[in-house]
Amino acid sequence: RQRSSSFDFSAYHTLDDINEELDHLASEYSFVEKIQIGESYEKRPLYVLKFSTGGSGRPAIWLDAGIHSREWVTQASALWIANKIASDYGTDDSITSLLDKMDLFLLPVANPDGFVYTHTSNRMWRKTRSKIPGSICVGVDPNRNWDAGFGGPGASNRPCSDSYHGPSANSEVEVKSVVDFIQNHGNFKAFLTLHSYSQLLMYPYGYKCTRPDDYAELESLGRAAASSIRSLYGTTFQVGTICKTIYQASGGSIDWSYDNGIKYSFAFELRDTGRYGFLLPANQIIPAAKETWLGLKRIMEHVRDK
Ligand code: ING
Ligand code: ZN
Repeated sequence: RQRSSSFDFSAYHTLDDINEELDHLASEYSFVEKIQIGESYEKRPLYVLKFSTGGSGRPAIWLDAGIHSREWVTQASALWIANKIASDYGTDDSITSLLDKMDLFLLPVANPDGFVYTHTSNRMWRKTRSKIPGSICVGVDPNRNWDAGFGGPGASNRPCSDSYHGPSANSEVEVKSVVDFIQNHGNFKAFLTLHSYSQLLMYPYGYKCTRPDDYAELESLGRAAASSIRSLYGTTFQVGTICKTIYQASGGSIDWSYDNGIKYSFAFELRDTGRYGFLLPANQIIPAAKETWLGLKRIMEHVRDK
């Protein structure tokens, strides 16, 4: 299908422009709906695109981006991927069969307060923008705030740290809103999250360095997804557990989802490997989104066919 107005997927955008594009996608496609799952600390709406072609209580896939606000290629890729899924339904067999069986929920800006702050004040801001009682420092690392090994190794108890875990698990409303949404839904089969940078595809655990029960299946699916990614431009993604691949990190989202019964829990670290890091040039957004989509699709097909 042709678009009636033009959002430039090859550029970085403000939160307002992104939210406008979510409305546009929802108005353009009958099977796409914009829903609000909560609001941020600074009272910005948390918007999710729901892709559903019918049925009730279908099994579902979760995908979020931008939980760390400075990882701009992730929010941008999420928008490209949303448009790809919407426009390919009905023509691409893989997407069509996926959405004929499962619903997909996509949260493109999981940390909107931080994202606005990266546009207005500090491009390298990672955390939320919540006020910490008794500290002059602001914000909690929202990927140390989930109720999975909370407060353990690889998280900081110092509010000024970029990996500060926060006063308690789910203290950040951005995290709690996703937790409540997923638990109320009750039928998520996959939990996928986009970070940058390092070109990694990781599965649990991060709060401990032992292998998950589903190690063999997750490792082989991860390798298959990495080879789909590589097939497009030769970009290599390392595959493994969080602890082994990057570092021990407690309170992360995919450890929470996995320990709460969502077997297919993966975290992607998109381009690059450090040349530009978080400041990935805009001309790499579409290539990064395209290759990442191939990896995501490989995982989604496996979940669909299980
Ligand atoms: N990396 C992730 C971080 O939160 C990660 C790595 C992923 C840790 C999943 C735990 C769970 O540190 C970046 N770049 O944010
Ligand atoms: Zn991150």
